[in-house]
Amino acid sequence: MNTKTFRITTVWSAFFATFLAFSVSFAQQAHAAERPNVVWIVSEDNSHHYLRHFFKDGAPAPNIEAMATHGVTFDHAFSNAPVCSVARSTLATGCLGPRIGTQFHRKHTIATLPDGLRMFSEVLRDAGYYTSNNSKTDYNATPSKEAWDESSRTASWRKRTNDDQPFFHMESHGQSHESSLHFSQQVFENEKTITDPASVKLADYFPNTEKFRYTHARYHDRIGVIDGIVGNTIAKLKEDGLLEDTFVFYFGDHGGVLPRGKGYIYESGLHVPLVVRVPSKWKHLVDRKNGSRAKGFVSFIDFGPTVLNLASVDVPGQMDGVPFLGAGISASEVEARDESFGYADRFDEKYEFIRSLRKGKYQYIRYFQPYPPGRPAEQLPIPHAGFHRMARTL
Ligand SMILES: [Ca+2]
Repeated sequence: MNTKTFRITTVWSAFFATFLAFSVSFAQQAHAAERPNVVWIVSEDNSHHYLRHFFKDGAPAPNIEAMATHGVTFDHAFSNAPVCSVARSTLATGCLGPRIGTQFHRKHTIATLPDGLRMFSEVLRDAGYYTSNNSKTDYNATPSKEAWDESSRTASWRKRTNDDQPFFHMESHGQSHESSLHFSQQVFENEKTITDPASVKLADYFPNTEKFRYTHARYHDRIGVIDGIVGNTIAKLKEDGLLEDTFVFYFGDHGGVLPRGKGYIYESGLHVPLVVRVPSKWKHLVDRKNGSRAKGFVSFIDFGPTVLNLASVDVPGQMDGVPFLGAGISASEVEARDESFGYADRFDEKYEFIRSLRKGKYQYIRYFQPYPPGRPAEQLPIPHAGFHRMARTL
């Protein structure tokens, strides 16, 4: 090949490469524009027991209740773990924590994800989605740099440069975090709660004291704050003309936050509120009527796969979860699901080694640790049995 021929060949090769890249990019964008957006609004540390929509003695949450009239309420939604980083690692990966080493809160070493396993937001990005996270990560595995277009306190779908690009946006809100109940004696004596402490219905295992009633009422007030945030995000989507093109999920990141909740593998630690607002344009992807209540069991391993399925993206085989919404998912099949797994290992200074299986109306809990937390085995009054089993009606 002489110099001139080489130059012409090179120019044409570059032209075709550019044309091909443009065509592929255009095809991706065009295809991507025909997919729904998804927004996750996540509140910290509240089990379903704190919302009237799920539990008769819970707090009112009119914005979340309004979402439900335009979508589906899941009465049996579970975090697989009762604490932040473990729950969020499960959400991000669609995998059971003990299988990939992300079950410790907190960890000495960040886990490395198994070869080929990627966080689902990265899989979405590859498929043409804009992905934003505002802003909590708290993963127990190292995320790839490709997991988010932006993860920050100002991340928003509004920052994408192409309005036709579909997006997945996740926002986490700490206003209901356990720290919201760390009040001083002065606050207790001088700040009235909106919720009347006398009106709070206490579970049998809670102390019926003035301070505890105040604490409980204060938490109902925090649910009101979360509800306002949910309303604001819905309003923003509406303002942007995107509401009827966007699935909106509201859920708690695990149970909490009064005693026997956060950190504990009981219903009060795992059972979370979940409402999905279904946009009119994509109603055909959901085999349910607006305002319906799903009874089938769904858990955090399923949430990422569900978003992928709504986006028409194949769920990677390494994920443990399965979709509960989207094309090919029938309501009757989801209603037949009646199992959810849970795990509680280290939670800060509290070390445990517990697994749970919720099966229908029963929960089975197995303690693999042969002594109570914080108490050496040699101090036990009787030889330990190795594990303790419990099953109870819920
Ligand atoms: Ca949390």
